[in-house]
Amino acid sequence: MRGTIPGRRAAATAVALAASLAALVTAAPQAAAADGAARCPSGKLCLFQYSYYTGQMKTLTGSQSSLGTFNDKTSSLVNDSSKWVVAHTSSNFGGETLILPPHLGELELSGGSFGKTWNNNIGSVMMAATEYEANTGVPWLDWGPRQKRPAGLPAAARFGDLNNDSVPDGVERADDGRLWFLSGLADAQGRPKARLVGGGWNVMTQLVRHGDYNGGGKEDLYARDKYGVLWFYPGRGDGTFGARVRVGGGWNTMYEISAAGDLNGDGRSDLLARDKAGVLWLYPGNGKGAFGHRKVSGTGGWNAVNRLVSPGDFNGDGRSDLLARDKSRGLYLYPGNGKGGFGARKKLPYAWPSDAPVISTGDVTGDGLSDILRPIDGQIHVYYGNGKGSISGPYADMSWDPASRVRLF
Ligand SMILES: [Ca+2]
Ligand SMILES: [Ca+2]
Ligand SMILES: [Ca+2]
Ligand SMILES: [Ca+2]
Repeated sequence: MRGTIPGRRAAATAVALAASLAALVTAAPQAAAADGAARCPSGKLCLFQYSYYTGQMKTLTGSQSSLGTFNDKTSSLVNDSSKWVVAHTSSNFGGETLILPPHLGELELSGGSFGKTWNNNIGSVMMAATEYEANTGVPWLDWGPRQKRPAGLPAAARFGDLNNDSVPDGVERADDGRLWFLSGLADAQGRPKARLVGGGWNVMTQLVRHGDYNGGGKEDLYARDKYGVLWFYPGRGDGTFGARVRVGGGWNTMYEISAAGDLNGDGRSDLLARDKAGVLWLYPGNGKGAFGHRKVSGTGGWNAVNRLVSPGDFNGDGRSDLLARDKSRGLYLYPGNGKGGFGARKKLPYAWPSDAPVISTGDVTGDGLSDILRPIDGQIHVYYGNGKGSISGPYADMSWDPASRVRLF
């Protein structure tokens, strides 16, 4: 039975399992065939027919709901993969579960009560990107108790909500390339809800969103692939996306892209892109998911910046603004002038290390004012926007998947 264990307890359980497994591994007799386990290719999970890594070997790189001829025929294994492995006593991920951490190494399954359950009794194997997913099958994001955003906010203050329930949500790309929609709210069992958008997103080098770009009233997504093509993914309003549309090529010249909302005051959401020469470009949205002729936005000096974040209207004048972090850990507000440019920048009161994510999904506190998020380990620290161009806090009352390899936006 898979436990319905909320995040933190799940992590503790997995760590305890890992510790007990480590004891099992070191207890293995030295009589093991010296070259048996070494047959397992680097980075793979290997199942062996007999004890101590002898007999036939089956190699896995991902989940398998049935092990075919290897069903109930595994007596030892090696996990050299970077994934969490969940062995099940039945096919289709049923029965009892044994959770093994990434790069566990060798595990002998025979002997004692442990062997009674597991020797020749593995029927399916799940390979998961994160510890929580190994425990519950999904990544997670928990906003905690959330106030809904007030009704009647201007469009610029309503972004970050893909499923239109007035609560912002997260999108996470796991290191296996799967994209997850995370509502940030818990289901009836107290587990944060996640929905798989799809796989293959590791080909993308930028993922950005900020409200509606095609007039459908639903939040959309832009993604740049490693070939430099920018794609538009129209939101369906439920955390998933319709058929993508090619915006154009050549976007690899851009160091960073940011979905900014309406910057030039025509009511249509726009895109900002900073090229590798340090020029910041405004791509005016055409209201259909694509863009008109670009123009230079703001003056030079953007080479000192290593992160652009679009928080919507951050100073309460109704115009979309921009946040930028420079290489000296300074986070600055660039107030939008409503004409596609920005006024004099203003430094915000907290230092932001260069390796720290700076995230905005708009207002997460329910006061209608846009906030900034910074994940630190298993918690998300909220820097409360004051609606006047500054922030206070931080306060950590949200948690998420602590795996360092995932990206939240
Ligand atoms: Ca939502
Ligand atoms: Ca616009
Ligand atoms: Ca503003
Ligand atoms: Ca807020």
